[in-house]
Parts: sequence; C-alpha cells; structure tokens
Amino acid sequence: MELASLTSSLLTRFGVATDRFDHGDIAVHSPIDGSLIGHVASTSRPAAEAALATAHEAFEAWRIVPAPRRGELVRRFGNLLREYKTDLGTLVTIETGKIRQEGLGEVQEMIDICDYACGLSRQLHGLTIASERPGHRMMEQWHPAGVVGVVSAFNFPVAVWAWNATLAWVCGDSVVWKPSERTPLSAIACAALFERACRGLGEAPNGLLGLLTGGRAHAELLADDRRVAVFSATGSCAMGRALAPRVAARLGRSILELGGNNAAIVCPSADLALAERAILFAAAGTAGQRCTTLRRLIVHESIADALIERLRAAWRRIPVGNPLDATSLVGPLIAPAAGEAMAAALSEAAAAGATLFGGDPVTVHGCEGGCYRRPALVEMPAQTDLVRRETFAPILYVLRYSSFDEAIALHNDVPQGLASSVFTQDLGEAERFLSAAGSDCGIANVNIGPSGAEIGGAFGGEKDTGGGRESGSDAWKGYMRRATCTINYSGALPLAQGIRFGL
Ligand code: UN1
Repeated sequence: MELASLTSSLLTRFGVATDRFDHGDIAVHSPIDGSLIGHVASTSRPAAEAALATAHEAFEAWRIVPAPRRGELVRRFGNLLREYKTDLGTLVTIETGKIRQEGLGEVQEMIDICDYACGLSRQLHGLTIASERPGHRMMEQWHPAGVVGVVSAFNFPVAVWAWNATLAWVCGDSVVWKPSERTPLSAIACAALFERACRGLGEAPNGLLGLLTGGRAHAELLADDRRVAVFSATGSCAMGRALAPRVAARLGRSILELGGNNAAIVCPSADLALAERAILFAAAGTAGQRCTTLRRLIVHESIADALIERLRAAWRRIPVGNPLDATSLVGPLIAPAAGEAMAAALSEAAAAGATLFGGDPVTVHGCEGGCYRRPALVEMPAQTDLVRRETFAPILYVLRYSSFDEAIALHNDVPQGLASSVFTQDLGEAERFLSAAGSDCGIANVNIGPSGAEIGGAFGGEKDTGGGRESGSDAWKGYMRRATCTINYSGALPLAQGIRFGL
C-alpha cells in the first residue's frame, strides 16, 4: 500500500479526524521514500496562547485530584497504547524511518512508563525530618508544579514525550507539547489516544494535553512563559543553548536532554562475540539516530585488529532497506540533509588520515526518494574535533588505547556526557569505569552498549548533554515542587538555632 493511504488509515483508526492531517501548511514526508504522507496545520500564535491558558486552568483543577486517580488516567492511556501498539509502532516507522522492531519498541517504552507512572502515583513520598525544637514536627511535601512544556525530537517522537507527560500527569501537572516538525502525525495520534483515556475519567479536566504543531516559535513561547513551571526539551546542544537561557532569564526550571557522543571501551579481556553484537545494535541501530547511539569505540591495541575485522564482516552484512520490511536492520536517515552531514563528516575524517569502511549511499528499490546510507566504521588516528562533535548519523569512530587510564581520559575528553559503556571481564576495570574517577556520563554500563536504556533508571547526562534527568528513579521530583513544612504543637515558641528574641 502507498504510504499516504496507510498513514491515513492508521490515523483514522486512532480516531483522528481527516481534517487534522489532510490540509495545512506543514507538509509531512516519510523518510522511507520521501513521499508526502500528510499535511498538518501549524498552531497559530493565538491558539498556542489559548492552549497554554487552558493547560494552566487544567492544572489548577488537576492538582487537587488525588494522585492515585491521576495514576488511573495514565493506566487507561497505557491500556490504549497496548491495544494500538502495532498501529502506533507502524506510524512511528513511517514518520521516522526507524525499523518495525524499533517502532514497536518505542511504543513498548511508552507502555512501560505508563505502568511505572501509575505505580508512582501511590508513591510520591516525602520525608519526615527530625526537628531540633521540642514539640515540633518537620516534613516534606511534594506538590504539583504547574504546566510542563515538552519539546521533543524526531528520533523518539513518542516515547520521550511519554516519559515526560506520564510523570507530569501523575504529579498533578498539565502538559503542553511541541513535537518535532518532522513528526506531527505520531503526536496527533498520541493526543487522540490520550483524549480517549480522559473521556472515561470524570475527574480529568479539559486541557491536560495541549499540542502545538509548528516551528521553533512554539518552543520559544514555552521557554518564555512563566506559567510553564517545568520546561523539558530533547534535541541538539544548539537547541538547548538557544532555549535554556530564555528559561533561565525568567528563573524557570528546565530539564534538558541534549546531544550525546557515547563511547564504549573494549578491554583485552572482553568477550568479543558479545561486544560485537552490542556494538552493532548501539552503533547501527536506528540508523545512528539515537541520542544514545554508540559513536566512539576505544579499543585496546592488543585486540583492535581482531575486533575491527569482526566488525567489518558484520558491517558488510547489515541489511539496509525499507524499515517496514522485517529483514531490514537499518532504515533511512531522517532527511537528505542528514546524509549530507554524514558525507561531510566522512570526508573530513579522510582528510585527517582516517581509514574508512562503509558509509556509502544505498539505493533501495521502491524507496528511491529515501536517504539510505551504509553505516560507516572510521578508524581515526586521534580523537580530533570531528570525533568530539556529534554527527547524527551511523558513523562509528574507532580509536586505540594502550593503558586503561588513557582509555578513560579519551572517553571523557568530549563535550557531551550522556551514555557510556565498557566491555571487560576484569572486575577492577569495570569498577574503575563506574567509579567517581571513571566515566563522567549520566549512564554507565558494563558489557552492554550505551543505547537502549530501560525506563526504570533516570535518563540523561552531564556537560553539554544538559544535566536533566527524565523517566525512572526519582526523576519525578523534577515535575513537582517541594514544600518543607514545620508544625509546632508545643504551645511554646522555641526558635531554631537557640536564638532568644522577644520583648
Ligand atoms: C533518545 O534518543 O532521545 O536509551 C532517547 C535509549 C532509548 C531512549 C533514547 N531508551 O536508547
């Protein structure tokens, strides 16, 4: 079936009215073959302002709904996602070009975070704190924060939004979402499913989710508006650098998940067969377009030739093709510009004396309008500025090391700090990598690649990655405000620090 009609039948199944996707100023193309799959209207400035106002009203009603009831809404949303997993996964594949397995995986990640958030809705625990004063009790309460503005990227168009939105909802917040201009249809589908989840729950006010389709002006609106208590943005470091100062200017709170330049250190004792499989998924998966994609391999010189040999054999066999075909492992890049950026990086590497393998354009029959590239393996003589930059494409730079200290130094010597991994059977090396003097990233793994994190842990990274944490662990605290409360039941008025003050 032609992609446009497949897209429209999927959207109809989600309950989206035809006029939401068949006219408007934003032309949506599938990276699979470059074909036009829909038109979406940009939200006008007044409509965006109105969505913010409605979201703020919704917050004021929602914050007093008991948290477990808020969890019930998210549970319902999760059930709808279970029901529509295949359809939404297919739509994600059509709109982003990621393979079917990864499209389904992305929806599963949404289902997982719904379960997590639902459980969390009964566990928004605060502390009881020992007071220094007699007859006093101290406690911490966590209260809803307000409107959460979410800016999401094309590569994880629904899961990363869901990490933010589901936590925000159970925390008593409302959400205004500005998805990537490249993936408005997946966002519209999610909004339709969420609306259905709301319909079944009397307590859910109108406006718990506002959707702003269009360009960066909406992201700027969310960054600037004081009603947006939490501004959560995923995307490039450049995007973060442009928006974070605007939030800071109004002393607002932001959660930033920006670029990564993730590495794996492969030690002499590593299980090379396991490392090879992990490297393949982490470097070539999602056509190198995850923020957690493995971009740098730091290999001990004693095993480098053997590992590179294995990787070349694997790279040669990677099936690059239509992501809707079950046999494809690597689909297209999001747009021709991404292919151009990849080619430019490869020529810069060649000029720096690199040994290049792969990286060439691939013509996929029936998908001539898509931008398909064979993943590239690039042996670099040194960690140059090129290697320190994130090129959002399937390029794996390979560097050699001789001492573990040198490997860690190379590992950390990049501006970004998202995900990292070490492959070793040596407990000392593994522990050193995880220690305070080891990997400086927000995610550090042993014998697993850097990508494909589970939702149960906090997700995010340091340095240019922006420092934000989303998803599991105690990331929910970022979506609430903390009140420290002291109650005096003594009948007297002792002051803290033993201060005497009175007439
Ligand atoms: C992203 O690319 O922005 O850990 C998110 C992973 C996925 C999420 C990636 N669970 O690779």
